[in-house]
Amino acid sequence: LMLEGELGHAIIHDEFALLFQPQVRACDGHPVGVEALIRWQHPQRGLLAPNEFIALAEQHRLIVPIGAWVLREAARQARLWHDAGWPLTVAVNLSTLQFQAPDFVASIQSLLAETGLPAGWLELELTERMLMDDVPQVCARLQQLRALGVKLSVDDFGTGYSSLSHLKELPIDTMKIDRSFVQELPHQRESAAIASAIVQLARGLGLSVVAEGVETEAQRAFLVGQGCDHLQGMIISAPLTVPQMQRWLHAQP
Ligand code: G
Ligand code: G
Ligand code: MN
Ligand code: NA
Repeated sequence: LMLEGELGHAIIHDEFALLFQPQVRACDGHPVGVEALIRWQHPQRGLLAPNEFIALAEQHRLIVPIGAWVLREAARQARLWHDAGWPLTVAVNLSTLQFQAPDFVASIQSLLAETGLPAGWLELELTERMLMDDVPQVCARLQQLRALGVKLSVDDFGTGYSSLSHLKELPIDTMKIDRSFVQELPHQRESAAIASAIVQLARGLGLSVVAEGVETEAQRAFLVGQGCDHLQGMIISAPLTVPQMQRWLHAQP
């Protein structure tokens, strides 16, 4: 397909962009962070979402340079927000190939040095699949990242196949409740039970918990009632460009 060759040129042609979706403290709506979400501004096809090109990028190992671009851009932007008085954590989605690259930890270390971003303001989002792949090796890698001071979160929690005994060994900071559960809150009994159990599990393990895909007031109220720490989703804000994010921040009480 054409797209594959074009993907290889997209970085040098500066066709990728990041959107940032705000995350707020559940109890009072105070902004605490953003998740960086990649888009491809394709010269002919228009704005492409990750589901239209990330799998292809993974197949052709282009996800490694693309992911490096995302990390650099996200860290650079977070640093600018810090300097402007907005201490937001920036969460970045990782692909397996990126996380497994031999020089991944070193690349994060030099990224932090280059951008001057305090390590604690960078959060790396991993999937359950990435965590359970080769647990001793993954654990060692997470400990190296933890030693740098970066935060580690489990994305789409509840949809993968985490072993709880492994999970308890891993140096993780945050769980993100998958939006497939959040969407059915508060009335669908099974999803309510699962969301509530994930919050309790996170609490018990000493982790913070973020609900993603929060769209309605009833979902928000349920999650706040359960003791969920942070919220992300359309009820807070859609993913925003940098100028939109600036306006959104200024509009917060
Ligand atoms: O922004 P959107 O909802 O379309 O994102 C869809 C999916 O793409 C999400 O599951 C997200 O994890 C993934 N995604 C978004 N940005 C990135 C990125 O920079 N790198 C990787 N590997 N995945 C991303
Ligand atoms: O990494 P992850 O797959 O969780 O990425 C979050 C994705 O969810 C992004 O693609 C973003 O556009 C999407 N998203 C953000 N807020 C909402 C929401 O409130 N509802 C739904 N259905 N999707 C959302
Ligand atoms: Mn994510
Ligand atoms: Na997710």
